[in-house]
Amino acid sequence: MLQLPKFYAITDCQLSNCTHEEIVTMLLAGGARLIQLRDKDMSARELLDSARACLKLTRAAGATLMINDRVDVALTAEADGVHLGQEDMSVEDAREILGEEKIIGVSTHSLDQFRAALETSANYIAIGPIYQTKTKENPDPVVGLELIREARKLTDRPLVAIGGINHERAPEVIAAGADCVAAISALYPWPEKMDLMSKPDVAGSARKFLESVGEAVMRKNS
Ligand code: TZP
Ligand code: MG
Repeated sequence: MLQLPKFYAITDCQLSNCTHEEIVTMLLAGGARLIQLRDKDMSARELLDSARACLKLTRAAGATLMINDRVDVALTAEADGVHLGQEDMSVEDAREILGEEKIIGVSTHSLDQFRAALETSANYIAIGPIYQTKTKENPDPVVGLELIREARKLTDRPLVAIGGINHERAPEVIAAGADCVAAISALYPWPEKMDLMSKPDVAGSARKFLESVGEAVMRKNS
């Protein structure tokens, strides 16, 4: 079974005002070792260029780079895997294209969807939104920690929790049974006083997540 890092960082160029490469550089500096390239606006060509550039960085750091939505881009760039939503290609179709070695993750938003994902060869199953989120357009209803607890009873497969998670909430998410917490907006905190040079402290945010998740896992195992 796949051993997932406990923290999953997702890129967002709008929220950070940075390129994917800049974000990945900062995330790696902060210690993130599982990163997803997520961009709903780029063309396939732009995303492929970004994926190739980011893969150079993640490979050098021994980190894993997943591509959101686009199986074609993941295949062509030779990324580590793809993350699929309920409206993307099915896990089994993606598996046929990518092969057994690549990582395929799938998002679920209810117990029924989670049970269906268990019937597939998905290497991890994501559950969310755990809390309210502003990041996703038309988000599914909040599922809360309860869905993690229910899902945990059904499987040992890696569970990723997503949606409204920051480093302060991460410990209760781990305690509820998640193996890994994923985040977007909490990674891009802007300073209160901004000037033209301001950037969100992405490396610092990654460090905070890693620390809080590391402590939560130690508490769970003690
Ligand atoms: N899937 C479920 S919630 C979500 C996705 C992609 C958005 C998570 O973003 P944030 O900013 O960490 O709430
Ligand atoms: Mg998708």
